[in-house]
Amino acid sequence: MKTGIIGLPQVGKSSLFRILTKAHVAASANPRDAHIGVAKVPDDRLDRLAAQYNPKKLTHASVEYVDLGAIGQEALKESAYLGHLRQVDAIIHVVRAFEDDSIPHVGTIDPLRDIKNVEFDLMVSDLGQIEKRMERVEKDLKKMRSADIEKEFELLKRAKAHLETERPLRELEMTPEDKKRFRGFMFLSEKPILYVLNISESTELGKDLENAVQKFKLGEVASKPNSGATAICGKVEAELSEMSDADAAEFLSSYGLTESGLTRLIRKSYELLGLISFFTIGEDECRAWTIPVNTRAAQAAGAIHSDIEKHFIRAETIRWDQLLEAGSEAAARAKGILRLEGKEYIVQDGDVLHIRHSG
Ligand SMILES: Nc1nc2c(ncn2[C@@H]2O[C@H](COP(=O)(O)OP(=O)(O)OP(=O)(O)O)[C@@H](O)[C@H]2O)c(=O)[nH]1
Ligand SMILES: [Mg+2]
Repeated sequence: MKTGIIGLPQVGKSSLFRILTKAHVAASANPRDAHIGVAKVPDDRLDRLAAQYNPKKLTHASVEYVDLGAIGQEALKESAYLGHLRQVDAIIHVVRAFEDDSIPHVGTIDPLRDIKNVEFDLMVSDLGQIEKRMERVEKDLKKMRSADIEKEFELLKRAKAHLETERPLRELEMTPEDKKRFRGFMFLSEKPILYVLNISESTELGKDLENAVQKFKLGEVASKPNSGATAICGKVEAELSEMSDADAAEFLSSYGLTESGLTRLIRKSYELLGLISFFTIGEDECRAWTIPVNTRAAQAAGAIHSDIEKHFIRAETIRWDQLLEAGSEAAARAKGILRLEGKEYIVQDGDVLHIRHSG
């Protein structure tokens, strides 16, 4: 799962990327190159299980981030930029909300305006692609009628009309069949999007982060389908990322915060993608695995290894907090709270699975 970071020039994209992935990107690097890095998904539940099991290895889930560089009509015409952007599964749009006269910005600080402008550019790019495709399909239809091509043409027409009312494709109602038809196009305005307000630092940062979405009037855009909004303070996060865990905790509480904005952001992008985690635990390794919501147990086992999916028998299952309370799997089994689930069981966020297989 890849998440692309976009935004207008100088809004804090690369700073965010660096803190997310702890990557050291050379300042001289070509700004047109996309940088790819992996972020660990913080998970307090897994940490607590690991504290009980004391495993040799602790593995968190991870999300891949791509720093795409500044967006604009020009960038969207470059095939390299477009190519990178098309490949991502979701978008983080970093929006300037911090005050700093030394860092230039196009116009006043107005997050909603910036969001609308960038969204517009994404839609124009999709519209161009749709029009090109429609010409092609129309020609094909003249040569030969086919139900499949006709359906595609109808869908393209509907998408075009939708875009012309300035609504992104992620707000277009589509059947699973429509979605499949569109998959190959990798439309930009169809991708799930998380707006991230980069706000000023303040002594009341906890409250400011909490209120930012409302203050900058993002409530409406964030409530649209496959959309979300959150806030961070890039400056404070950069300082936090240099600290030990203990120092960071003290620093956070001095700002009235219980968790870093980054933790919340990573969790939000996970949610936006419709992803959840289940855990496997043992003395060798405690580990989080990433699956889409509504995944059945056998497929979930496939996230670990395809052989385990093939030879799946059943999954011993317990919620992470129940296991923690019981103290061990053996104790949980004795208490009768360890469930035996079959292939069809829908795995829940926070389940601990022990998969029995014949492979
Ligand atoms: N005051 C303040 N400055 C910030 C913040 N975040 C980033 N900056 C500064 O803004 C400038 C641009 O930051 P970058 O992270 O490089 O921004 P970018 O969006 O990657 O910029 P481009 O890739 O050039 O479009 C740098 O000088 C940062 O130090 C912030 O939260 N507050
Ligand atoms: Mg940058």
